[in-house]
Amino acid sequence: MIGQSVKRLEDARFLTGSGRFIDDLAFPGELHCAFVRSPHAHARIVSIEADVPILTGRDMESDGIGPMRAGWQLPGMVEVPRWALARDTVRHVGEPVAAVFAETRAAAEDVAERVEVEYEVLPLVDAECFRWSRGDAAAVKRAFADAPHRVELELVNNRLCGAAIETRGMVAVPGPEGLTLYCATQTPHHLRGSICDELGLKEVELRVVSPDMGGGFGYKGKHYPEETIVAWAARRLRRPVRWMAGRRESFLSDTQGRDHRTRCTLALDGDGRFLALRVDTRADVGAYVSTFGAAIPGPIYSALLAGVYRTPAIYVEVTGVYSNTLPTDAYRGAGRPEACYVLERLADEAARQLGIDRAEIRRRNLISKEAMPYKTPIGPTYDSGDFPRLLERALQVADYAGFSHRRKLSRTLRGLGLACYVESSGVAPSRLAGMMGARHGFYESAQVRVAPDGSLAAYLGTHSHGQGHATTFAQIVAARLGVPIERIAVHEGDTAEVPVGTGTFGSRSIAVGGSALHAACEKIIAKGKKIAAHLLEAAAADIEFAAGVFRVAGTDRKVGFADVARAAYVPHNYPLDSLEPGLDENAFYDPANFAFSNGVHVCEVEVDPETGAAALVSYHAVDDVGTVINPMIVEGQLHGGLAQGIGQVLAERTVYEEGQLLSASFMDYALPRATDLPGFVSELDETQPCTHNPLGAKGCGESGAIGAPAAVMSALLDALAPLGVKDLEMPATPHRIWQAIMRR
Ligand code: MCN
Repeated sequence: MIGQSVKRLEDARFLTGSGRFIDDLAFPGELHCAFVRSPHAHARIVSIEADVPILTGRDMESDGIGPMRAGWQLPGMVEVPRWALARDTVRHVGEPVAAVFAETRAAAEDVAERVEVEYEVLPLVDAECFRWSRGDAAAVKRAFADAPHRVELELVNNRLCGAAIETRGMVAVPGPEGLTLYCATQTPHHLRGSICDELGLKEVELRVVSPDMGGGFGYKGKHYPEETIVAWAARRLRRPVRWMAGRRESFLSDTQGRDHRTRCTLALDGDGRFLALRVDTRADVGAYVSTFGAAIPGPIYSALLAGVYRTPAIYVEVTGVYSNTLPTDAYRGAGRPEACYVLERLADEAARQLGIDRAEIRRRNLISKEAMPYKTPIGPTYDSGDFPRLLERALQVADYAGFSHRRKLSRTLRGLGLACYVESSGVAPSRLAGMMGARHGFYESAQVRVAPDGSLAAYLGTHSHGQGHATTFAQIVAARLGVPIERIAVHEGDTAEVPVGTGTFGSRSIAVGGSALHAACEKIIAKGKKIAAHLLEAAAADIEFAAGVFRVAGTDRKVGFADVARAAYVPHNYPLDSLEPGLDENAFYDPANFAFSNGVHVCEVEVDPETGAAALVSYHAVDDVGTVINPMIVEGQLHGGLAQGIGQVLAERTVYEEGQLLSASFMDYALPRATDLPGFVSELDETQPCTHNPLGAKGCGESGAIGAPAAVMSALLDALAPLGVKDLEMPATPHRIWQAIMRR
């Protein structure tokens, strides 16, 4: 079962239209909510007038509703109070100012348009939110003083929008036992905690259900004002309240990703060996610090600035700044693509300036397999990985040696790019997260309930919104317990079924959730052995378990898993004096470390110098995601990540002018289309499993988005090098490429 490309068990349901998304749920007496949102980037609210009942921040205040708090509090961080409905001041376009309700969505939207808000416009703000540093500034200074070479770059990591097929939405349903919030979220348990804090509810009074969800990409794992407002309004109005974002409303209300400006300098010796790295990043957190808004540019990004390289001295300083824009938060990759982009742009630029081949300069600096576990000078310790092997393999599968020939044959400008990355998947050890300001724990929980007929249900705190958990988690149970996969059901996303959990983000579900599931299976086996020992009249220590059969070691006396299950629930012949009936086990897992997935991506582009249009002609990826549970699903995850990474480097750009969002529709915000993407060639290297989780698995959900921007930019700059172009900014749109050619 482990390592098999089992077809996705969930797809029959999705392909036959039997999925249950927020819009498929209906409750009697529903009210539709619409929001009056600020048209100004920064303003004081002078008055709000309406000819119908509405709810405002003042109503929330009189009900004692608390502020929304960031999920991570970095030392010295200044947190601007954030109220779900603005009280006096609005700080970004799209901020909710009032909520209105009607029997239909259209009627609610009409009412919202009739609400008159008077504002006093204020100047835009640019203020410091936090400063975060890592590494040894003095050591870096010393190394720079003696270094024969220095390479310096200024880089922009463009701001991105999430664009899931299903927009954010929710329905809050009040009932005699409490409130149920059906909400498309990646983190139902975190959301329950946040809303209870704000509304003053006990966690047992709020059930959060996240049903099927049409994509999340990180941004649906964060806590939003609409969630608090809808939950509060349903209790206040004693009716179910529904809100579903329109597409333009999504642009104006979903958190956005990236947005870094970085100055970075690499010191090298005469042979191109890295001596020291200094990185200064200005990260825009937007108008408020969102849930992971400080963690991503601070602890998460900075921790990966050693990358796959042996740089002895590193110092990074990140300044988080406020602006009158939507908050930034997780977007597939979340801090890791930014770190990879810095390092790979520097490696390429160093190769260019020192006249060393781009693969060769990497070869000279990669951390070797023998050096594992490798403690980086900025904190993390990588447990496993064979970076040099992956580089050589990627060069081989992409036919690096044959590139100059392909370039000669090309009638346009052809370039090859490469990028190496390492990522911190499997977020995260709670202990480390706590040291760095997290308010939550990062364990995962899993329960395995065996039914009397030996069929099984697994309950996890993670949430699948495209990742195929119903299949891969069933594979893990099937492999360990020897039960046919059709007899295993996987449940996620309901706090009534799974009392505590963390959720799906940071490519953590397999490494953390899968490990918790594995641990629960071990407990089932341990108890099953005791039951089997009784049935077989042997000592529990003599019972072996394999392939669904309990056997007395060295004999042919055996009993099957289903018979043990039946004995547990029909305990006629059962050691009731020493063992509880039932076969139902719960396990928690908190990882000792991140799981360091890594890989090398090589791609080729062709650029038309007349128009600046770039086409990706090939993309080869060799990735180490540790032990692979389902190669087909992993490949699909890699492809999705690559599409998003390629979108970032070639097309996607969020544009604000004077605080107004100019890219507020798909007419202005360019998502990559299938025709923009080449056929991906993906290879998985399983030789270096994760050493600290029982599956040996590392995450794969973000890998593509991490490697792709750097790899494609490397190829574009290589293609344009003969024309003397040395720099390009993401997204490298045809217009920007054409301008770079004209400016050279
Ligand atoms: N897997 C495996 N073997 C491995 C690693 C993973 O078989 N060695 C399988 C897992 O069992 C799981 C899938 O691959 O079915 C992804 O696992 P993992 O890497 O643990 O990532 P998560 O399930 O935690 O998903 C989160 C990740 C993130 S952070 C974003 S953002 C993202 C992504 O997944 N958003 C997605 N992939 C997405 N895919 C879809 N369709 N939609 C999104 O919103």
